[in-house]
Amino acid sequence: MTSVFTRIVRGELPAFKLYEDDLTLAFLDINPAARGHTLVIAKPELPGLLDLPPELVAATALTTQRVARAIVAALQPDGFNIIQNNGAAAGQVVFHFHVHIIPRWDGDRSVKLWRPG
Ligand code: D5M
Repeated sequence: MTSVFTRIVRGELPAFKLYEDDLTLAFLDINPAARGHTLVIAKPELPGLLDLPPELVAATALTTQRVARAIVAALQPDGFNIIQNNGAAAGQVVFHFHVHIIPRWDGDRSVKLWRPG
């Protein structure tokens, strides 16, 4: 089955893209937990962390750091969360590997970090 993120990679669905290279893509989350909530995906449609070959683990980690650095420079949050869900039990909804970058500000304790579904 084709994931919604593969359709974004192919250009079949719109996304607000922040970064792209041969192996990874970063774009804004459609249902943000906070301003600047961004997803970093591996372009190949693999469900979770344990499915990734080493080069994709490395590539997605590097893109996550690059994009987090850019978000910090642009939005100047006080911190950020990195979240990566594996399996429905953990709240994963899109079964195409992705990392959440969620900017955080002092006093924003009402941000719900994980909402199943
Ligand atoms: O998180 C899956 C995330 O994917 C969730 O935060 C919404 C986001 N999402 C779903 N469809 C889109 C599109 N089309 N654009 C941008 N973001 C999207 P999970 O970790 O699987 O629970």
